[in-house]
Amino acid sequence: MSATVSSSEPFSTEGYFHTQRPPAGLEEKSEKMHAFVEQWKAVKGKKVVLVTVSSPAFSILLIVIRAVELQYRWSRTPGTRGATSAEYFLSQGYAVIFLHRLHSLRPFSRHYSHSLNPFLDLLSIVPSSSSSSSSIVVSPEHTQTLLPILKAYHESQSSGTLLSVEFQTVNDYLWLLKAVTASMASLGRRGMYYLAAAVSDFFLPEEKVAEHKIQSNKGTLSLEMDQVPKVMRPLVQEWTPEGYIVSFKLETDTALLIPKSRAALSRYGHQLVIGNELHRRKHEVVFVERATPSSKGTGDDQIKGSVTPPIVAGSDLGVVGFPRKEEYKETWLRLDDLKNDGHAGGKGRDGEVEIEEMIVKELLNRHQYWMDAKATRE
Ligand code: PAZ
Repeated sequence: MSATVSSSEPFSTEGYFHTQRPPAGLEEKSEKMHAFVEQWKAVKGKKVVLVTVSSPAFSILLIVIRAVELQYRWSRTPGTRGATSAEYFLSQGYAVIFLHRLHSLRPFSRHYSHSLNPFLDLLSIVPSSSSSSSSIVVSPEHTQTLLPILKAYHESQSSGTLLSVEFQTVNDYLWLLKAVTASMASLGRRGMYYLAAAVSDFFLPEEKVAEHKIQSNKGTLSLEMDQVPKVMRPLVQEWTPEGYIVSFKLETDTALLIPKSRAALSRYGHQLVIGNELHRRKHEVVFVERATPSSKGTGDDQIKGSVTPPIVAGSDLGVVGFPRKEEYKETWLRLDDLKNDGHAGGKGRDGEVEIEEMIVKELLNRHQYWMDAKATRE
């Protein structure tokens, strides 16, 4: 297969939802998400965050016999960012809708992934005279680490503050995103959207998906893929005009992070882009947002981007209150800065600080400020 890009007409968002059928199970999942939002909407001041995780796939066969999963962006993301952030959002009192790719990492269980830390390695057998009454315990050296994770997991279960919903394909993802946003829009500014899923730019629309097994004896395989519609614009401007929306920008060239993040802000008119470079993503990220209330993008920034959040201690903004750039400001969050400041350690598996802890901490202030700005205007 060779990769070329031709200039065919891309799907509009409206065109997409008119031509691509909703996935099986959409109604049931949408109802669950709606009920969850309604439950927490009734609790005064409760904030709800949608966390999208990992990368949706697409298939080239209607019935998948041998899956060909194309990775033209980069290899599938495990979902660390989303799973880890969800834990921190829960610990900060948010109700979390965790919209994730099937088999991606999940909050709490992510600490014990098959490859890095298989849970069987935590266990020991306590023998007894009869093998049937032997019992299994967590080895003492693992108990201290597991205990807080297990407590937080049980807490999320008993309080019902975590709802996990899975998707597999780009089509599942887009329909679910639209459905959950329709429900969350009624939360107004209490809703945050933390869009960490890496959604591909291309997909195979339903009518191009082969019905029968593709025969390999016929030569090379050529695929013509269509562009995934840019749903960010309707999401920001129509589906949830009051939501606090955070998108991510992933690059392999650090020099592109800030210009591309600014371009996204200006194109869609949302509040914040978090830029991350592929190999440094666990160590540093950059927050890119508007610096001044007056700056405008092509979106309805007057509504969406019209508040400048407070600067949080430890951020790398330069002189407090004086953004470096005329229209945008950047805030780097770096784990190394924390270490240099003698930070005592965090809630990561081995007591390490995770970059997501820093990200969520920064977002709390911004989201609260976004909510307060509305209250002040009323
Ligand atoms: O799953 P992970 O933690 O390894 O990766 C997270 C990430 C890099 C996919 C995420 O932080 C991100 O940048 N998502 C958006 C990617 C994009 O569409 O540009």
